[in-house]
Amino acid sequence: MLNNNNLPTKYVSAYLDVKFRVISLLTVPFSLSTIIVVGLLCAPIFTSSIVYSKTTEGTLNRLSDHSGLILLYNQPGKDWESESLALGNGALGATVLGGVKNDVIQFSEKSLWTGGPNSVEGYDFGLPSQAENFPKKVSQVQQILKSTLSLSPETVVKTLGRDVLGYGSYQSFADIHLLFGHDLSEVTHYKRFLDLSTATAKVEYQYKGVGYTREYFVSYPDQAIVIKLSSSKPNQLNLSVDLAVPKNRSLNKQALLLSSEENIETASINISGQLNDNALAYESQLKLVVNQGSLYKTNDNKLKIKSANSVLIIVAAATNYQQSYPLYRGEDAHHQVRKTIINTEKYSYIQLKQRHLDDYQTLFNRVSLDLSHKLPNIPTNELLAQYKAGTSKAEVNRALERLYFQLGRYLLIASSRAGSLPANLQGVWNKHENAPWSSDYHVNINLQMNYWLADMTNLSETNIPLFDFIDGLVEPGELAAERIFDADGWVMFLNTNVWGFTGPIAWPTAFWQPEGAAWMSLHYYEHYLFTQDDHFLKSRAYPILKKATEFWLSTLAFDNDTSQFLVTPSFSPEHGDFSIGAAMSQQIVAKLLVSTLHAAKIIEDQKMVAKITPVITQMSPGLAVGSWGQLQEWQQDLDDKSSKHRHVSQLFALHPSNTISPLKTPELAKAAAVTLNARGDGGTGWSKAWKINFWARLFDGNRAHKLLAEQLKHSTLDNLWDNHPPFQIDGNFGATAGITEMLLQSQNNEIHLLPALTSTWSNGRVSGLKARGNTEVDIEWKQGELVSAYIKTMLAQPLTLREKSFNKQSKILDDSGKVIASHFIDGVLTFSADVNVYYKVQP
Ligand code: FUC
Repeated sequence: MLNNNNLPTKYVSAYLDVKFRVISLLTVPFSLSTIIVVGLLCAPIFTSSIVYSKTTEGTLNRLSDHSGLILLYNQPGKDWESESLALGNGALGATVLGGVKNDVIQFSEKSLWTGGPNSVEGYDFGLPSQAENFPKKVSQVQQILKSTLSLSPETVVKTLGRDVLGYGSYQSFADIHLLFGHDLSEVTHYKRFLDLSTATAKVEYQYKGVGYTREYFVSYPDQAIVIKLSSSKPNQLNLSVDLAVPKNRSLNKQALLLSSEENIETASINISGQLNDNALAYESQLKLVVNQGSLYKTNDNKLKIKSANSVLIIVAAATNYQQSYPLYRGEDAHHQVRKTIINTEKYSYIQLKQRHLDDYQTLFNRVSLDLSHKLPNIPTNELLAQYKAGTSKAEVNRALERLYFQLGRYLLIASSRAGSLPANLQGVWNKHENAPWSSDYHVNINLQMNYWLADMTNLSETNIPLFDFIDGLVEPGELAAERIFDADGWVMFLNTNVWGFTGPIAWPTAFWQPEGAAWMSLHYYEHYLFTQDDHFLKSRAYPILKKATEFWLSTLAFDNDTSQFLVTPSFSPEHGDFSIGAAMSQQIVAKLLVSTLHAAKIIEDQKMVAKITPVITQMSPGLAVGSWGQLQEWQQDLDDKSSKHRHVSQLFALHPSNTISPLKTPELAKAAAVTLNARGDGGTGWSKAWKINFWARLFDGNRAHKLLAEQLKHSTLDNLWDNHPPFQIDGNFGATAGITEMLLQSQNNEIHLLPALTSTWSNGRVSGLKARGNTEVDIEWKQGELVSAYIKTMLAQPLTLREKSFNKQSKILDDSGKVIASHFIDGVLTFSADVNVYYKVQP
């Protein structure tokens, strides 16, 4: 997959066209396809039977269970934020509420943003001009901090804050209206659900003796929203179809009757225009294929369908955005939309669905989780309500937790695919013109959290949009380094948009976070650790790590009193005053230096090795333990025991970094626990999600589970979207990463099985998780004890395994059942692993 990392960042689907071009014809009649699909979907959806597959040797029982992964509702949704069912292919995100009178399917396309060049005169990417003389301002603040040691954010922002011009916001693209006019009071057997195993939503109900069915998915291979309407009796589909856009853009709209052949009529609604704000061009085409019945167009450019048997709706949408600094304009939107529609015409509905399933399930099915759960046949909102009230059985709670785990993986696949932008604060789903925080990319925790799960839950490919996006920030980020600090390398601050924004904003309590670039660069390094892809390290990870490091090498201040390198000015995310060397600043930069040094040694960049080595030895690690046993947030011991602030950034070294560990640094781990206990188990959605990860890293499974429960109880909406509030997707992703960390960790050159198993998950199995070192892991446990694990590595290497029950009798078997040589020493089992063998580990 890593070859795909070299995809052109150009925001078009050309790559997809080539990759997936298959000659096929629209031949399967809709009535037949409907029968097959309805048949498939009517299979019992709540069975939790486990399907085992066997290797050729017949020795391996890998868990491969994706049943019961359903979000179910027994009424149409009214509230977009808490009731939408989310579908997506990375670029397009559609939301299903399933109304019976009017089914409004709101959708977004990742690049439809206001702001940027063309939105205002002199859009500056957040970069000060030379005349503003920022390096001087930074040095003034540094000088003052030297004597005062602290400055309020309100004071600093007057000097270092900048008013933002043309930042923009992510936009809703359009609403698809399917006006049926059915009366809800006469509807029976209503069901609306999202099946995570097929990435398909469905609505079913009975109305006046007829069964109506709607099926929705968003295809990545074919880049389109696909909706299929059918009914249980012939000629019963009567509806009007419309596409409506928000008012903040120009609109050309045209309904067209395209063709009329025996039993099949086709038509389309085409919309196009430009955002008023920045003249970004958008276009969408909704194509209708109507089986039996008749099709009309109205004077106001809607389409009316009468007495049809089935209707296929295909929607393509694009903008002329291109992910390239400084202009951000590319291929004509019309051309892209036409290409997409013409491509879909090659396929029947069944073929489109199969192509979607093949693509999606290749990713999703890699990981299965069984928590000895039982999902009752009740709506998900009731399931959640019972979980909150504490009235459901433990096995039912586990079903919700398993569903929530897989939902994170589902949402990442739906909001982060190659060829588009990365998952933003709302993934890809947004109905607002002025979204909360613009639905942008915040880098003091949020964007990072979106991607913690990617490698570990075997979805490495979902990183591609992130790396393409971050690569695109390096050029303006180099200008930010130069203009703001007179420094080398690249830098970015708190937040960024799709327009290369890399400067500071003027929000006092958050704006200053130059560590953002270093933290994002570390994602490349982690990806390398997981995949061991040397080409990726050389061509993508190392260049960005090097530039991030160059920035810090030219800006770190040497403190003569302590003989240490310190970050100044430094601000612990959204908490306290400005100071010198806050814990998180030191920890991130230290981790960056160590990681770049490691990479430089592999690459054999001796010059860089020579530059970094002396700085590392004198770098303050940001790991001081304070007067009440806490891990200090600042160089001075200032921590307020009663603070419940949602950011606990001083624990970066515990997670996502690996400097603090109960095994390597027990005293620091103890201090981290003191800090976490003081902060408590509250916070916003993402804050709780991070705390799941922290407690998992401290090997406290019950506490990690408590945080998961807190998140489900207090920070989760009925559609299981994370609630900051408002809806913010990072918590979904962070919780899935946290659950994974409870089951498997690999941050310290060893594969640690069940490091933080909660007692509420006493029996279970997981398959397909990834450990660093390109190694896949399956684990089975009973009564809280490891039964066995399977380890398969894609790289011949010595492996070190840890699990609490390992002892001298523990064994490793190869996949012919032969015991192979292993050594047990200091609690770990080591052996030499060959490629592609499923090694069985017996405690
Ligand atoms: C960070 C957080 C906020 C919010 C925002 C989008 O600044 O501190 O809580 O998540 O990002």
